[in-house]
Amino acid sequence: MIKQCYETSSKGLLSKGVSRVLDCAVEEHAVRDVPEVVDYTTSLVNRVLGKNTSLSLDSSECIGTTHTIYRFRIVLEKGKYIGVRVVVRGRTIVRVLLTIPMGLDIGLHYQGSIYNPTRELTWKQSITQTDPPRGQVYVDLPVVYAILGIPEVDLRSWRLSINGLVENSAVYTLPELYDLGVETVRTSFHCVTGWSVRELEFTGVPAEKIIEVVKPLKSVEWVYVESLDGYTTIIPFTEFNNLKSLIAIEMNGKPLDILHGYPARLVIPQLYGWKSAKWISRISFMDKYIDGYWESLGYHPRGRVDLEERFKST
Ligand SMILES: Nc1nc2c(c(=O)[nH]1)N[C@H]1C(S)=C(S)[C@@H](COP(=O)(O)O)O[C@H]1N2
Ligand SMILES: [Mo]
Repeated sequence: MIKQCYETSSKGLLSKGVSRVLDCAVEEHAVRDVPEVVDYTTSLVNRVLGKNTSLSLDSSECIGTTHTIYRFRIVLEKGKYIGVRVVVRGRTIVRVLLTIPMGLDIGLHYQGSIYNPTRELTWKQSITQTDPPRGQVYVDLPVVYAILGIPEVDLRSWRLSINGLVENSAVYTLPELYDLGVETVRTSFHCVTGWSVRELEFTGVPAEKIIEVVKPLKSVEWVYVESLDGYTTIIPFTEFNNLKSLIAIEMNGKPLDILHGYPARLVIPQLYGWKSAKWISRISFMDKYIDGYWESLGYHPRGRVDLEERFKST
């Protein structure tokens, strides 16, 4: 029933006590109702764990209009549980992820493979574009997310480092970012869960400006972003290097407020919102891919809104 399994992790999950994630793409399995989701997942998980366990439902949520996620837990030791996330597309189970807590000594039975993100990035025929984009609804105000909490920011010590495979690495204070020259873009913003907000105005340093200054090497394919709260994400270099990509320091004509990522956040409008990391502290240009926070939980390496790239598919 399993197509491919990868082990992964991310900094943010480590700080939440999860030491590793087993992400399994499964042979598409049709279900008629939720109890069938539970049955299927239980037998898959028990095979992987080599135990007879039962699942209890934590929560479930729709992601756009195409997907649903069911989150279960398996309690094995007091206070320690394995999280199970099931990604369902329509009425088809497509992925099952296990989050393994630190200090839980347990063997996993599966055939491992290596995740290859470039297979997900092939050129795709652009689908007829709608407004809002497919699977999205417009709301008036953005929902605020802080999956790892809202960090405390001290502007005296805050710096944005730009490094990795570049000719000139750089470190900026907030005034130094302003000095690089700022531009304003008006854009809609789309969260993978299905809400969009029209016409937000962001002011900041264009990604193109940063690229011009630090000069990434030819081998660069990925941009890895780290935040003060431990959040991370990864963006294909070609998407980062986009006219509308910004290191934003203002929103709607005012300095970013702490909820929206003060002192600086990324804004990559053509990608789902999780790629627009808030409270950023480091941007690294890399030749290799590694999962960020949501990517380690099955979300897409690129996340293009127009192609509805919500989850990984391999
Ligand atoms: N550091 C950090 N950045 C983050 C997140 C987060 O939880 N922590 N959530 C992401 C998600 S899923 C979305 S949709 C947007 C939401 O931006 P907002 O909170 O400004 O509305 O922020 C993204 N950046
Ligand atoms: Mo999001």
